[in-house]
Amino acid sequence: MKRRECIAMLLAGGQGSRLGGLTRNRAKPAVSFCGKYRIIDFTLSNCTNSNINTVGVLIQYKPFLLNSYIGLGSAWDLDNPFGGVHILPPFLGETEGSWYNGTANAVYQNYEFIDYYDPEYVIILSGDHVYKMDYTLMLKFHKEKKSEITIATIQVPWEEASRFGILTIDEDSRITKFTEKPTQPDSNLASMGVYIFNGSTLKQALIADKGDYLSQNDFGKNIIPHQLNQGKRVYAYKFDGYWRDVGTIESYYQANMESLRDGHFLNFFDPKFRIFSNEDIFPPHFIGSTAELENSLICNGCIVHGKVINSILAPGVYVGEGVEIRDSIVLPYVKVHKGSVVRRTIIGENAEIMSHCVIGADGLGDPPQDGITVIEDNHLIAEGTVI
Ligand code: ADQ
Ligand code: ADP
Repeated sequence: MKRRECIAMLLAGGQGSRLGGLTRNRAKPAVSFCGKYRIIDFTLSNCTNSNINTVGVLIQYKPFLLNSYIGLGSAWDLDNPFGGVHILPPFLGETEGSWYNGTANAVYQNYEFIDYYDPEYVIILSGDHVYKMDYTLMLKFHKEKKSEITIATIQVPWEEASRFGILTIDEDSRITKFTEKPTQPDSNLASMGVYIFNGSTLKQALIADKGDYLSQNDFGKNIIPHQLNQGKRVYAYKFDGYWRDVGTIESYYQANMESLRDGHFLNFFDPKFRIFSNEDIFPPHFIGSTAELENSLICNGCIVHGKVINSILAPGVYVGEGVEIRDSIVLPYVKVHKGSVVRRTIIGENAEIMSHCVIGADGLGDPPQDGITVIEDNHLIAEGTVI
């Protein structure tokens, strides 16, 4: 049997309730991002770009669309004869079958998959992060430090620190303290939820956690603090690139909008680190003679007759005459009809806005400064509606 040096377990099952109407029908990793992509594209492309060609995708919540999107993995060059990408549903065998509890339980229930490849290292990833990262550099660090568990970390703004796992390190980058989502953070060095484990350490940790009936079976809440208490060598790898957890409407909106800025960090044009995507086949976009476009991403299959400013149009979007879309994110297959005005709004997939609606603009002049309006997937907004 061949052996893999490092395989990835990609957590893609969380409900993503904080994304509201965008995750009513689909798991968060399958939500559209920056027009052409889906959130999971970034993590899968990172694997491809880091030569990690065996990936288990742990699914749970509303998996159908995610499942069909990943398909055989060919879009990310992950359709290998040995390894490749595998969807792992939340059950193990007849006796152990149960719905996943926490993230660690999801991995535990699929240990069979890990054992099959008998890897020296396992990298645990999240399907709802937007970033470009070469995991081989983190693995090199892990080996150099003779670490048993390495956590990728990044400095986050202090005011956001309580939504992350927060850690303290010594001068050798060894982690001395880890607190999952502290109410009063004493550091702003955050866990990115990306972990490299020695294969044997992971197995042992998951078995111990399974036997602890008080545990919520979560990496951040249970496994990491417990392993630290056991005196394990746990190190922090500092990542200095662009990274966003797009788990809330605000962070999702901001990260999309940041991609419209000149020279922004994700750089979709870098031929050495490409982001792959399994986009449907569309005809070229069509820009009509009455259209006005400014600082926007317009994807394939769009038909635009109106005005689009500081916005993202995902594939297959229709924008009628006299429409004005500003500071908004329009997801695939949306139709916005004649004379409607849309500002600071995320329009969910396949929604349709009939003529002369005013969305996200207080119905009058300027939109509320921080408010972001969300139209759910598949919704039909009747003619003349003001939201
Ligand atoms: P959170 O993002 O809050 O914090 P969590 O909600 O557990 O952690 O989700 C992690 C990932 O696992 C998500 O992609 C989610 O969709 C997925 N997931 C959750 N439950 C799952 C299940 N049962 N089966 C499969 N997939 C599941 C974590 C860490 C923090 C860290 C942040 C960084 O706990 O310490 O700071 O990530 O974003
Ligand atoms: P929702 O809140 O939309 O029902 P859930 O994440 O609770 O989302 O569940 C998604 C689907 O999975 C639902 O159809 C639910 O009935 C089903 N489900 C929930 N728990 C289990 C379980 N333990 N075993 C099998 N199916 C489950």
